[in-house]
Amino acid sequence: MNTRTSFLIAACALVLAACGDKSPDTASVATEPAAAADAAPATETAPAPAPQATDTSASAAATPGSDKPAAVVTDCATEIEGNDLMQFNVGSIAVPASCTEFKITLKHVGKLAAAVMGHNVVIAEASDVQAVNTDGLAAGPDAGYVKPGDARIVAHTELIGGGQATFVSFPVSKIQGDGYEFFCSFPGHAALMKGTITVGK
Ligand SMILES: [Cu+2]
Repeated sequence: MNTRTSFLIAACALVLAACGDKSPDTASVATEPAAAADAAPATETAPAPAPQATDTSASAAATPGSDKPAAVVTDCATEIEGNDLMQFNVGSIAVPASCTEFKITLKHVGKLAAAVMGHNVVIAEASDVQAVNTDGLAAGPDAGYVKPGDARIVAHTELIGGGQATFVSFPVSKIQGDGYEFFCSFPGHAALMKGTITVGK
């Protein structure tokens, strides 16, 4: 009886929530799963909020690179790879808080030239990435698709082609907070070649 009561409460809550949307149809639809849920109480109420939670994490998972492994960090340095398929091999870089300087080595493991499949690593606040990228595009290939003197950029490597490697070192103190990303500013690449860079606690 207790479970049924809690279902009624849950159903009422759903009705109230749906009524808030001024949609009687949605309200009756919303109550049905709960009413039919005699068999599986605890789980049945969960699906209702679940879609929202999934949506939220889906847009957070728009955080690019989240499907890729974290970079291996050793001695305040890491090495990441870019390939001919417009991909980095890692989706995130966790910088140890004990580091004052951090070094990122970029290896282009593909064969294509920098002019057609160039890669670099640019670090900026996520909220600046699009603008930094747009200005990099305007700066053009001779500038390595990085606007000279762009103060929004924490650090960046040069643009390299297949078989090449490069690196950049930067003060860890330049990363203030969790909202930073690394990306490739070659035109169109940031859509796939992007990940998060955070400083550990
Ligand atoms: Cu690239």
